[in-house]
Amino acid sequence: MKLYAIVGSPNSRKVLAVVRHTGIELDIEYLDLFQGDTQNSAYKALNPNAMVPTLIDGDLKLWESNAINQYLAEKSDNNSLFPVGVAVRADIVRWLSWELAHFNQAFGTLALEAVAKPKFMNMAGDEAIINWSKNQLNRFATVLNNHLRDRDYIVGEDITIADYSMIHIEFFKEAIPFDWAPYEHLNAYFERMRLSPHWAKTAPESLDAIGRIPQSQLNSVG
Ligand SMILES: N[C@@H](CCC(=O)N[C@@H](CS)C(=O)NCC(=O)O)C(=O)O
Repeated sequence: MKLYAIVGSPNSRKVLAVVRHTGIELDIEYLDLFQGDTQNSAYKALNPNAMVPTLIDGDLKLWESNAINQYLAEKSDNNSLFPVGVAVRADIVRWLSWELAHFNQAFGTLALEAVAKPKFMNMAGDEAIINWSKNQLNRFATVLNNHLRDRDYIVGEDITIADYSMIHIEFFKEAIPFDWAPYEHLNAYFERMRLSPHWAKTAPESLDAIGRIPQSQLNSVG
């Protein structure tokens, strides 16, 4: 199996944490975002979205980080990350879906309009969209905060793929103009997960390392 990833990319980190957690053996190739490695036709034949992560296993070309994580958890000997059981799996898939459709959508929209556009794209963010995404994030952060009031993990008593999915924005959480203070349980959860060993190991070594091929890969090629 082979995984294509980008250093520091939240969705790559989601999958890399599962690779580490399960101990599953696969080759990892890091792409250079700034050299357009995701944009060439050879890579787009694997992932037409021109995004990472992408997993290749024989004829299977799998993209979408949550689908990749389900696949890896199932293939590993230790599938505690996606436990067998109709109800528990539905619960995990519920939170994977919610994270993509609501929490991450609100977060990502606010990050794009309020941070990425003015800082990196030389354009002003749309105030109406900024206000809308803040309201949405308030709405969904409240749901997550209440859910985490009496629990350490999203589903059950231990880490599942729902947790690695939920926290994939962790590195950028404080970079957006949003008041997280009212969300005590959510904040404690993000801090706990930030320090969890398999997740922590996927963090970029520095801001400069984000999006670039790591030295270890360059050394192994050269
Ligand atoms: N829904 C996709 C999102 C993938 C995604 O947004 N990947 C980002 C990196 S975190 C990317 O490749 N961005 C490059 C681009 O948009 O050109 C997933 O979960 O895998």
